[in-house]
Amino acid sequence: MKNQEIANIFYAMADILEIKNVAWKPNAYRKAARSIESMSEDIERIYKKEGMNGLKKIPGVGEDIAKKIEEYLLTGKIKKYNELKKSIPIDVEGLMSIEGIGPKTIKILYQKLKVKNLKDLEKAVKSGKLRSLPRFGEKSEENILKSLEFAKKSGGRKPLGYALPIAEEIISNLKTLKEINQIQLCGSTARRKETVGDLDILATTKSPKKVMDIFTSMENVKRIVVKGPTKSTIVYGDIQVDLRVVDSKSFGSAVQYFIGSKEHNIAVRKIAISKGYKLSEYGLFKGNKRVAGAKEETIYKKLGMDWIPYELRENRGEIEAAQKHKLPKLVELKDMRADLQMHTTYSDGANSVYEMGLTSKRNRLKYIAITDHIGLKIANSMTLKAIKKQRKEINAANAKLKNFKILQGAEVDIKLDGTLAASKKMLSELDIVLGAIHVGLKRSKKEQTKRMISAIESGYVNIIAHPTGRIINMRQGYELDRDKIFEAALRNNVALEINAFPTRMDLNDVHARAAKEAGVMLSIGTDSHSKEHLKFLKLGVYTARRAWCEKNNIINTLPLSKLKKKLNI
Ligand code: DGT
Ligand code: CA
Ligand code: CA
Ligand code: ZN
Repeated sequence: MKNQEIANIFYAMADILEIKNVAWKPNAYRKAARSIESMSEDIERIYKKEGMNGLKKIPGVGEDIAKKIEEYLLTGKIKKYNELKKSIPIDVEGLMSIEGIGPKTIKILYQKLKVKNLKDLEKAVKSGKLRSLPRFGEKSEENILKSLEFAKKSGGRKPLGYALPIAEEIISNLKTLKEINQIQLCGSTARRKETVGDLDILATTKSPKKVMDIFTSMENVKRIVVKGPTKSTIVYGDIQVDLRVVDSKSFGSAVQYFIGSKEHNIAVRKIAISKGYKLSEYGLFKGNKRVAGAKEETIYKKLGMDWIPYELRENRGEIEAAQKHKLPKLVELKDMRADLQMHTTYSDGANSVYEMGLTSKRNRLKYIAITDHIGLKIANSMTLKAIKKQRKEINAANAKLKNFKILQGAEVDIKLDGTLAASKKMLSELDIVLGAIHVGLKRSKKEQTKRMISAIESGYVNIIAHPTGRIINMRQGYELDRDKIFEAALRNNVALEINAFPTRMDLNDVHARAAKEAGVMLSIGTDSHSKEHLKFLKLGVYTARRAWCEKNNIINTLPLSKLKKKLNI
C-alpha cells in the first residue's frame, strides 16, 4: 500500500507551501492527505481499476492532486515535491518534528535567525537568541530544548501501527513462493513494541539465491543495502528490512535469537551457561552436540522454562515467571467484546453512528461506545441538542444492527481547573463518559495531577482517555504523579484507557503494567475517527499484552451487563 507514503508527501508539500506563503493550497493538500491516509482501499488498486476517475472520487482529491498521485504511482516520485524541497534551503521535515513548531514558526525562525535545521535551532535556543523573537520566551526555549532531546532519542523509529502492515505485506508476498518453507517475523515488530527501528524476517528455503533475488526486487524496494545468499537488507518504502535465511535445523534457535530483545537473549544465554549449555542462533549445544534448534519451545523447555510470548521478552521478569511456570495468560484479540472510544460525524469523525456500529459488529465485537467530543473547540464538539439528536440516531442504529449495542458516550474535555467542559444536563444524557485533557499540556506536574484527579473525582467520569497525552515521535505528554492518579482511579472506580491509535498508544506498556499491578481497571479504545481505524483495536491488545494484562484486567472483555455493573452505569 502506498497510501501513507503519498499522504506523507502531501503533508510535506502543504508545509512547504505554507512556509512560502501560498494561499489555500496547503489546506487542499492536507485535506487530500487526511482522506488518503484514512481510507482502507489500496490507492494503487483504485488507480489500476478506475484510473484518474477513481482517484478523483477520493474526498479532497481534484484533477491536480489526482495527477500527482498518478505520477507517484507510475514513476515513484512527484516532481513538484522535489522542486518545492529545492526551492527552500530548510529541513522542513526535521523542524516540523519538534513539538510546538509549525510552518509559520519555521518561516519566522528562518527570516530572523537563519535557522535551517535542527542543529541551527539548538544553537539558537542555547545562545538565548530565540527569546528575542515575538511570542517566544524562556518557557518556550525550555520546551523546545526538551523536544529536541526527545527528537534525538526517537530519531527515525516508526510506530508499530505503521510498520506492522508493511511487515505483513512483505511476509504474505514471500509466503506465496514455493521456494519458501518457513517464514517468521522477528525483532521488535514481533514483540509489538510501540515503535520499531527495522523489520527482521527469518526464512528457511532450499533456494536461498532465488529467494534473495525476489526479496530484493519486490515492487516497493527503494534501495538494496546488502545482498547476499544468507542475509539481505533492503529499504522498502521508507523502512529498512532484513531477511535472513537459515537452516531448518536452526530455525527455532534463530527465531529465538532474532525475536529478541537483546536483554532477554542475554539473560536466557546466562541460564543456558549455568546449566552447562551454550545457546546461539544456531542452536542449543552441549559440547559440540546440538540438543535443540529446530523449535523454540524445545529450547525453553530444556532450559527449564515455559515458552514465553513474544510481547513479554524484554527481561522484565518474564524469565523468572517462565521458570516458575507462572507466566500470565495474556489477553487476546478474541477476548475483546467492545471498543470504548470512537468518533463520528457528530464531532470530528468521518463516518456515521451506524457505519461505526456495522464495522465493529463485522469485526466480531458485541458493543461499542460512541464518544464524540464535548467541550473541545477545535473538534466540532457536541451541544445538548446534538447529543439528543445523536441519541435518536443511536436508537435507530441499534434497532437495525440487532445483537449488537451502541452506547452513547462522549469524550469530555477536562478544563484547566479540573472541571468537565459539559453541563450536568449533558452528562446525564450519556451512558458512559470519558474524560480527557487536550489543552493546557504544559502545566506543572502538580497542577496536571490535581486537574486529572478532580475529573476522576467528579462522579461523572468512567474512563480517563489517553491518560498521558503523549504522541509518538511528536510529543512527550504532560507530567503526572502516576501513583496518585492510580490511587484516585481505584477509589473512584474509574478505568484508565489504553488508547490504541497508532500514534498514541497511551497508556504505554510500562504505565499500563503499573496500573494493572495497582489494581486499576484498564479500557481499550481505538479513538477511531473513521471506520478504517477500528482495526487498531489489536494494537491496544498488543500493548495490554506487553503490560502483562490478562483478560480480567481489561473492562471491555466483559459482557455489556457486567461492564455496566462494574462501572455502575
Ligand atoms: P529495533 O529494530 O531497534 O526496533 O529493535 P530489534 O529488537 O528488532 O533489534 P534489531 O533489529 O537490532 O535486532 C533484532 C534482534 O536480534 C534483537 O531483538 C535481538 C537480536 N540481537 C541483535 N543484536 C544482538 C546482540 O548484540 N546480542 C544479542 N544477544 N542479541 C542481539
Ligand atoms: Ca528490528
Ligand atoms: Ca535488524
Ligand atoms: Zn482525544
